Amino acid sequence: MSRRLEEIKIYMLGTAGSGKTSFTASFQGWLKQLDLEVATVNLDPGEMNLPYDPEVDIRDWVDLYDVMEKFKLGPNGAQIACSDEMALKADEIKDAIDSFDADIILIDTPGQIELFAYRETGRILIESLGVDNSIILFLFDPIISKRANGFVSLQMLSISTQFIFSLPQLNILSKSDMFDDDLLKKIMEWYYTPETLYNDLIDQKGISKEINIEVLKMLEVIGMQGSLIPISSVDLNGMDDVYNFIVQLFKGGDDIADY
Ligand SMILES: Nc1nc2c(ncn2[C@@H]2O[C@H](COP(=O)(O)OP(=O)(O)O)[C@@H](O)[C@H]2O)c(=O)[nH]1
Ligand SMILES: [Mg+2]
Repeated sequence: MSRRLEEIKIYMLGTAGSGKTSFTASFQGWLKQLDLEVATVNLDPGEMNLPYDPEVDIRDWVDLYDVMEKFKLGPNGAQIACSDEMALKADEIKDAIDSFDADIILIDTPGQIELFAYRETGRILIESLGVDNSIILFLFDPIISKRANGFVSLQMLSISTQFIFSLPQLNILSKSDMFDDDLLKKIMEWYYTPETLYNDLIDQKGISKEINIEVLKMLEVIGMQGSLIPISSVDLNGMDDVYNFIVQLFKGGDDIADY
């Protein structure tokens, strides 16, 4: 006997190019194999090559290229104008999303994280859709993660989105197929055993040792929340780990597909 619970909303966040859109597409495909109803939402008004067919698409209301032409703006100014316009459309976007009867809604946010997280747009949209049953997946870009100070910067960015949204958040190491085993092992060690990160940061030349120590102390006090899960949208590695984490969080481990 099937019983549909309130849908789970999953927001993909991360720096530009971290893999949010690719993950949305591949995770949807993976979840559909479990016979789950999955709807996708594209919130990037400038996206040109979506690898999935969104049920709800911000471009139906706000299109980057129309805004550039209409207001004679460059791409950066137009992105900001689109982001503010998106906030004004929150109720309409919510109605469009509510019209789909889904188990899981994957929400792919704009390329540049600051447009969604640091302007009002993200908060307004998330509150409009309802904070219950919502989780942020924060994607760590491998190119940035492979250097110790880049990795620490992403840790701070991840903490800042937790600070802004106060939602459950899971950290994801994106594009894990691009790592060799040694680098992957080293990054996981940085995350779970901060002493190793400390040593690699101190070894770097040209960076103030004092700042490094203070930043690491701050990370230690705040503490990285939860796990870092490596995933790949190419070989689908880690999709099951992300799914199991979400099931555990919202359903106490009962498989969503069983409801
Ligand atoms: N090798 C590899 N490349 C990926 C993966 N996910 C995304 N990419 C590539 O990374 C680039 C940026 O990905 P995209 O999903 O558009 O990032 P977004 O800006 O965060 O939405 C694209 O060229 C993707 O093909 C992955 O898991 N493995
Ligand atoms: Mg994208």
